[in-house]
Amino acid sequence: MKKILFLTLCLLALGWTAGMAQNPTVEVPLRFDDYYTYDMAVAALQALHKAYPRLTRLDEVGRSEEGRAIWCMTVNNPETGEALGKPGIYVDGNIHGNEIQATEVALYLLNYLLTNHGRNEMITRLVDTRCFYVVPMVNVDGRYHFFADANTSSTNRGLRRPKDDDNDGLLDEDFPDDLDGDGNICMMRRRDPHGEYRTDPEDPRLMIRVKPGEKGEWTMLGSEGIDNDGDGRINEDAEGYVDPNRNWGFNWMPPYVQTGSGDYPFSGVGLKALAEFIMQRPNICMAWAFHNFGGMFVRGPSTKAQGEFHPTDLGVYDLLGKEAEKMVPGYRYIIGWKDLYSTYGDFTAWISNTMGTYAFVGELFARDQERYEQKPDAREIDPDYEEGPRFGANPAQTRDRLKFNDNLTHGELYRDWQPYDHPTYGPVEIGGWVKMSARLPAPFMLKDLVHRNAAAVIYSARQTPEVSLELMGTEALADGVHRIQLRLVNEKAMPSMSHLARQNKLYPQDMLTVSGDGCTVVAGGRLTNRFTGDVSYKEHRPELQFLTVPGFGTVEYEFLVKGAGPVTVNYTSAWAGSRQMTVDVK
Ligand SMILES: [Ca+2]
Ligand SMILES: [Ca+2]
Ligand SMILES: [Ca+2]
Ligand SMILES: [Ca+2]
Ligand SMILES: [Zn+2]
Repeated sequence: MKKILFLTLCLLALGWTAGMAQNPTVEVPLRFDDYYTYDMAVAALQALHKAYPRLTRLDEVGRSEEGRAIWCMTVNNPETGEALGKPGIYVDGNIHGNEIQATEVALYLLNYLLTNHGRNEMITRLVDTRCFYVVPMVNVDGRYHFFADANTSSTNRGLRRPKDDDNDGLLDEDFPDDLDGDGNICMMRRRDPHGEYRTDPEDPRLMIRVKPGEKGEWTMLGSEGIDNDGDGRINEDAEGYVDPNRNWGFNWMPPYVQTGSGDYPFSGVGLKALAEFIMQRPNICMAWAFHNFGGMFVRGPSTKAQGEFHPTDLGVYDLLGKEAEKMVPGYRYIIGWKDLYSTYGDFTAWISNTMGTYAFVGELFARDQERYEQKPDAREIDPDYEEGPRFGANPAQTRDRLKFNDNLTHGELYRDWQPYDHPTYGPVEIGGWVKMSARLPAPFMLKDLVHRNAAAVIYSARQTPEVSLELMGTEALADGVHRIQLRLVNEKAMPSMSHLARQNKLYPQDMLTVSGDGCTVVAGGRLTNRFTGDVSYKEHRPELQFLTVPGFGTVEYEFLVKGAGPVTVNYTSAWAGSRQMTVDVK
């Protein structure tokens, strides 16, 4: 009965907010002094598209499990060429439903690029020569429910694919419950002389773990909730759980190896649609996926077994990662499997290993930035922290956070303990940290976070390949044969194809072709020494050369052409676009 009432209320709430959501007011320029709900973020994208119709495209990538649209905004200036002919930078966020400020970073990037095009010289040039694909919300159901429902800062991460976590035949039947109706899932505690906690003598709102031999005062009963299905367990079967960042089709492992990977790769319908959308854009050479734990720029590989990247690719990662560290103080550039943990079927491993893309996970937010008092040890990663703020792990840190709550947010982040008569536990107290208290900057700190991280993306975009084609010279040889020497110069750090893509033959290399109606290419190959004139000739089809232009590098080619007339030189690259020139030989 309770369940039916609850469902009815939910449906009413859904219908009501859907009705409300038709026209949330969002104006350009966007604001970054608070968080957008799912509907407002969609309205923000629509507002940007309306304000900049020439520079933007808004595509529905696909639909989520609950039928919400996943949007991609493409920023490209059609006057300087089509999107696929330019280096592509892909940015997404909020693949974990609770990691909401990732969306704000993506929206800020869009807003910044668009409002500065035609105003700031560097951004104008960037927008005119590159193309951006931005998916601010991957887990759209997750973002919707994080705002609409009571949650902790760490719940509602997964996909809305019903799964029976406790094998009782019911699917997703026992979420945590907002018992006191304040919109948050807080903690429950009960007085207990045999408990593991006692009241913190320095701040009675907090608890600290008892030492061996000390008398206890409290038992922590976990998140706010009751036994919804009467099976004797509380909060045991919430949404999913499919982790949308473990469900991608590269190096995927079943749930007995890694929890949350789903029944098979791309079982998430929105993820599958997104993968197909990305694969249709082979110009994507750089990818950023934003999350919200700990202040880190994480590169692959995501498992040890994949080995280390080739020095060519490492050089690119190191440059981008080390510069990003300087742009976002407190963040660290690290390696996934080595400095964090191994992941199977995660997004960045998928995009780098199937598309050859350079990819970073941007883990937003560093706790030391919101600490009340800066301490050198604050930059250490606290393994308990990802699970949300717990009690007793580090009392000094917890006290600092409570002072931050008191003196900088004036009590917004913490609920004082209040009595509640629990159907299973009897007299308990509900209180503690609220939904927006952890993993997210307080709204007053949001703008700094989104700007700095968007700047890291912009820096990486500036390092995508920029290749020019130059004629080194022509020379008439005997018997109507001409020598044509050509040079390809890359001004930027990123090669025109990653070493990983080249080594694993993910797609054809760049091509340099020479052709003309009145002539035949009799020989052609790479000019290995421009001073001695050494050429490594290609045995077959000399008119077509396969190559990669290295980062901050050049490659040179020589062709011997018999005949006369205009000769067309054509360079094409999946990442660097295409270049053409005509050379007249007589
Ligand atoms: Ca169940
Ligand atoms: Ca479940
Ligand atoms: Ca239950
Ligand atoms: Ca159950
Ligand atoms: Zn995440």
